[in-house]
Amino acid sequence: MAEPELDVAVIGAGFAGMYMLHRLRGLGFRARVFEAGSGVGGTWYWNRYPGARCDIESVQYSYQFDEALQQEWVWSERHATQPEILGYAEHVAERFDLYADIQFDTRIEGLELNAAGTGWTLETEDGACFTARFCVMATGCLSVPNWPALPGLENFAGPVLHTARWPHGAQDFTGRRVAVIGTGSSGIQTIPLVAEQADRLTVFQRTANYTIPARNAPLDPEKVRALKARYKEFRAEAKQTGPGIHAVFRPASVLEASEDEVFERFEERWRDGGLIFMGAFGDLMLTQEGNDKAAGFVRDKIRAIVDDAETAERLCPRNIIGAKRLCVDTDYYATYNRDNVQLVDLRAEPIERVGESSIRTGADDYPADVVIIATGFDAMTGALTNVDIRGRDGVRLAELWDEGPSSYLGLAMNGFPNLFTVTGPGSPSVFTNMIPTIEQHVDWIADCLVHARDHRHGRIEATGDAEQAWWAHVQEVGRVGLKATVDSWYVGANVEGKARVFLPYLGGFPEYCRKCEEVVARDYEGFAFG
Ligand code: N01
Repeated sequence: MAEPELDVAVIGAGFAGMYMLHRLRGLGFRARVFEAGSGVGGTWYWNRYPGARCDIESVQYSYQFDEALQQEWVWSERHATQPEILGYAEHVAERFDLYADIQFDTRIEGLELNAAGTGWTLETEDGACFTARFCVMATGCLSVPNWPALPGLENFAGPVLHTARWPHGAQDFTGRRVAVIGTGSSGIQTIPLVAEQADRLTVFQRTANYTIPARNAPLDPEKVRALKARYKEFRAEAKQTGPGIHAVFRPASVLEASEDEVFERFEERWRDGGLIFMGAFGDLMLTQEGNDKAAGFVRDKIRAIVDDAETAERLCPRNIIGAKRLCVDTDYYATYNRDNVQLVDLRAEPIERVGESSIRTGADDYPADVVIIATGFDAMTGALTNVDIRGRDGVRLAELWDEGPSSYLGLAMNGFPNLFTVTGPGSPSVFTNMIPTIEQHVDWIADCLVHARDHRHGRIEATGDAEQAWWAHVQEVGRVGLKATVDSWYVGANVEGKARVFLPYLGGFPEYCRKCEEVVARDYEGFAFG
């Protein structure tokens, strides 16, 4: 059999693919990254809509593998903007000379395992082929856009912009009538900025969402200096928390606190801003009664901010707070006090048809020159099932996962030897600070590849038993508390026809890391080598 061209092929040049390449090269592997886009940055390359920012603080949402890098890079704001994060990704690519081994504008459409099960052929959309011993899918958790099935959308005369495929270059909405469909994190971030420009903005909301003020602000250089003086310790402390985020998570029970204390704690968190709102008490996601207290607090805030009582009620979510990903915003609710902004409740009046220059619901026809689609992603599995991955005996991953995915640690799948996933389904990923989690995955994969090389193993594969046991554990933990009780992308409910399965691992970052370390200590327990 011909020698494969590469030791390792990496798919995707986001934060996972970039760090994977850096590690592989340092270890002497012949590696190349294949990237569909024309630049690095992954999600931060594609999601260029106005208002796009990270909901994790910038000093935490960044690499830590290189002390000089984290000491030297200067973030300007508490929550970095998309352009700043993209600039950071580009800086890292230059600093570590990654561009030399990244092939841009190359979408991998197929992956086929060779007959011996010891390597893969990659097929690009242009019909080119590459061979590699190992493949690492660094394709991201939120990278395949979810397009709504809206009758007539194809006939809309003006631009239709998906937040996750935003065109390069600024879009000017001045004097235009804009429709936004979707009120998740993306919609909630972009709506206030579009409203400032547009002549009219109509927001089509299917489910109201909870959002907490971001309280974004320039970073205080003195505070950053103090943090950087102990960056390593700070990072280590963050990894001891469930989400891998440095913050105060109060263990106290909301059910045991007095009314005044409950109010004070929530008020404090609302003032501080950000996702950490849910850390006010330790049991907010455990009981309906406890959760109601947090949800009721936010609903009261909405009623206090939004002038029109009817609009305020429509904006008040009625479901569990924190079951869907909490949103963070700047002036989202206050935007509905503007004269040029209107909220349409799709539960009361579903969209019937998109016309050439309007959106018709059951109750009215709303004129529009531009439609912004903010309907999210085929999360966690979409980027894997969108590639035609054919494993042992020609089994297709997409077909195998028709009734839901399965994975060992979110890292590897039985039947697909020599294939790794960074932050795949069954990993804590989206419940954690993604960049440190990515680093942990990449380091684990790099160590595993060195182990295989040192022991002259040509094949590494998760065993069926280990995969089943881990997946059962992921499902069991996912059922704890209230998270799984709500339709969300965490359970695949946002994509029509997608199996309803709990996708990420809810057991927390420390527990997950402990399990990964234990697997290695037990000589790669759950993996078969050949
Ligand atoms: O997507 P979403 P997103 N007709 O799935 C609605 C991360 N992120 O892009 O709830 C009408 O959350 C849908 O309604 P419903 C973050 O992890 C982070 O906003 O399904 N509406 C919902 O309102 C986030 O969770 C950042 O009823 C339809 C919206 O579209 C994840 O990405 C920024 C519809 C989709 O919300 C996804 O966020 C942005 C239809 N057919 C994203 N289909 C930050 O770091 C769907 N909707 C801050």
